[in-house]
Amino acid sequence: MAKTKYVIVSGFLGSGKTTTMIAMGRVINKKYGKGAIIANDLGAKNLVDADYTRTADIDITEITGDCICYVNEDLVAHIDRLANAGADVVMSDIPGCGIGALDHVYIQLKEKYPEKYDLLPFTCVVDPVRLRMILPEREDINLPEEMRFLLDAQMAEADLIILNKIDLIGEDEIRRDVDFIKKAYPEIPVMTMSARTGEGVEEVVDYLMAHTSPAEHREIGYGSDEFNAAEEKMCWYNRRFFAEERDGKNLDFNQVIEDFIEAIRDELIATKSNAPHLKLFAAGEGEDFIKCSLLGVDYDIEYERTLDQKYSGIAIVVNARATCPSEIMGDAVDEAVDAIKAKYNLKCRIIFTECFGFADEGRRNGGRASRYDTLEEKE
Ligand SMILES: Nc1nc2c(ncn2[C@@H]2O[C@H](COP(=O)(O)OP(=O)(O)OP(=O)(O)O)[C@@H](O)[C@H]2O)c(=O)[nH]1
Ligand SMILES: [Mg+2]
Repeated sequence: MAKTKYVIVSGFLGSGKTTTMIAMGRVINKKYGKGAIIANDLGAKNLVDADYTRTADIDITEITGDCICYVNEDLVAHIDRLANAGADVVMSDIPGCGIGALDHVYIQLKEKYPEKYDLLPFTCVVDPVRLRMILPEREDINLPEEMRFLLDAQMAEADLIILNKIDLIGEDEIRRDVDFIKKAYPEIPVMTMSARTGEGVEEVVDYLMAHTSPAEHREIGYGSDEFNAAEEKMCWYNRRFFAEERDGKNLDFNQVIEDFIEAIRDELIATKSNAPHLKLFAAGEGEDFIKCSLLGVDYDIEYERTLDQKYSGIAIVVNARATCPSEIMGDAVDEAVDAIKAKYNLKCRIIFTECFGFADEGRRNGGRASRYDTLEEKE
């Protein structure tokens, strides 16, 4: 049996990993057999990326929990299931603040299953706006200082760096960014692309299909103090809720959702917080859906699609990756839900909520955590 080709797509929150995998999947389906995607994130199900990818006609499965880095057997089962269903190339992302998959996934797969998988170049997708954080001018884009370590380490870990979103910048900036990346990581090839317009995607896929990863350890500071400091800044928020007009009136939920996200933005600004990526998905009837992203409090909401039709009730999934304590993110969403309830005469049933910081008590150890304050006894 032919080996299954496997590729990891890494990159910072919102850099375009999911959009890239979908765009590459289309090229693979056209030229190289069949592509499939494993959407991967921390926490439980209810992922916007998975819901959205399902609308794109590409095979998709989800890995959730503690990140693919730590669930190798599970990962192998997922790859094999997709391969048995006909996939020739399986693409998988890692959570947008993650590093370490070269050691924890590629090298493990190479050692344990040398005959089974072709490991394509480990690919890091870079957003030119975020790159400005580590360019010589070290622009302040309202993200904690600690995030610079992750941007750098993600590129240092890769076998191929893709400067994505070139539709947003001019020729001069593209050239400057590529020069910077080449100088900073002289061993690593750099390509440019727009996952949104499709420019350059075929060239990237052709390159990937013609190369394999050496899959050898590189020192990038995984587990270092800087790494821990960056991870500690982040929190994850996932919620699915059903919003329903109390009198059964049909509403323009595009507007409701815009107000919902704007209310979250206001709360984050008021608490001097930020969410490098907040995504939302809601499906209507048939093919109708809305999918949007906010790449931080300073940006406009970006819509991949909006609803064609009005509804009296709809299930909304929101995922946010924020750089603030989890309770601030939790309160911000609760207040935004209250705001749309009042404005649009809604009742909202919360189906699922998950909100945690990396180091939050109660997250690991089966959720077991407690504390007894001995202050009173001391007094
Ligand atoms: N202009 C432009 N926008 C893009 C491009 N690629 C992705 N985006 C947009 O950037 C936002 C984030 O894209 P995603 O593909 O969700 O990013 P991601 O890296 O998967 O994000 P996380 O999974 O949250 O880390 C979305 O609004 C995309 O439409 C691109 O080439 N050009
Ligand atoms: Mg994604």
